[in-house]
Amino acid sequence: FVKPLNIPNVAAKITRSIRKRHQGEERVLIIDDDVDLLAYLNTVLTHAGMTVETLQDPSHLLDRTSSFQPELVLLDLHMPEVSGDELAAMLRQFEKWNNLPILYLTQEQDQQERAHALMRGGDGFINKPVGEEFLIKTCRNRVRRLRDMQHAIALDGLTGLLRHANIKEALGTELQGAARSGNPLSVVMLDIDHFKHVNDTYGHALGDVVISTVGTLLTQHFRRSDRLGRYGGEEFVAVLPNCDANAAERLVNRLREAFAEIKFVDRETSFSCSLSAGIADTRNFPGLMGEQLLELADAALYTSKQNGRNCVSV
Ligand code: GH3
Ligand code: MG
Ligand code: MG
Ligand code: MG
Repeated sequence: FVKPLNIPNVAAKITRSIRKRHQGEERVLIIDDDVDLLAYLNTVLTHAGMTVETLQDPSHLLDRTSSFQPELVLLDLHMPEVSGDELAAMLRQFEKWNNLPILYLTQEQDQQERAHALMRGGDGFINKPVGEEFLIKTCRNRVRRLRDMQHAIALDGLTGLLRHANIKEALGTELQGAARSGNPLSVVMLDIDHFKHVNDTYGHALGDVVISTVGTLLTQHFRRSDRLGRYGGEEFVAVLPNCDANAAERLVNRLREAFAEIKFVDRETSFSCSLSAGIADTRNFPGLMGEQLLELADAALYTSKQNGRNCVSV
């Protein structure tokens, strides 16, 4: 009941960009007492573009897991000193490794043994002898799911944009990049005008639709390399690398106009909303930290509100 916005398309675009960012260099840790098997698994996965570490002596497992930060652990189920399921149980005692995928390497076919091993903390099995293609696909998929999940956790549920802490982190990262390259960077702060009135008049559910519509518009108007976040309730932050305040102002004005034209429908009536924005860039204020840039953008946003809203200030 909102003017056509191709939300599935935007979702696909976001998913594609997540995929791209998440490809390759999967970090896999393998523990097995069979040196020849270790060498084989290492060769296959390394050739497939993964970063592999192998361990013959399980007593180094905790150290190595801490230093290597694997995204997948392959554990031999039967070793002379200690069994794989004991190692899995040990790893699971640490909260930081609760979501770490663990697969057992085994010839074991006894269903009770296998069920027991799963209960101890492993997520599944790779049967020996290990086929090359099966191994690669299994490892790649496990890591991909983990990365997608980690990415999803960083996103706001209503808009699919970064959450408060994550957009601030992204700003810090992009600022370092901008300092290295000498390119400008702009920070945009946007806030929906009189949003309390929207909630009070049309209800919280429709208010949520308005918020998610702004999220969709942001992903449509900014570049894929721009970092977008829902900063607070009806407040958004965009970090634009390689973009000075003048270019950002033109862009944000187009977005502001597009938003003001959208008609939201509530039974027999319809209404439209507007938003105000403030922009700060590193050109005018070189050497500023993320926090200070955000304050400047917020001050500019305040100016826009003072000037009657539905406008952009630098
Ligand atoms: P201004 O033009 O000065 O920005 O006025 P405003 O009414 O937009 O500003 P104010 O900060 O007073 O109101 C923001 C409102 O946004 C208050 C809060 O209830 C509402 N809000 C915050 N988060 C959400 C949300 O997730 N969903 C909905 N529907 N409303 C939200
Ligand atoms: Mg063995
Ligand atoms: Mg507001
Ligand atoms: Mg606000």
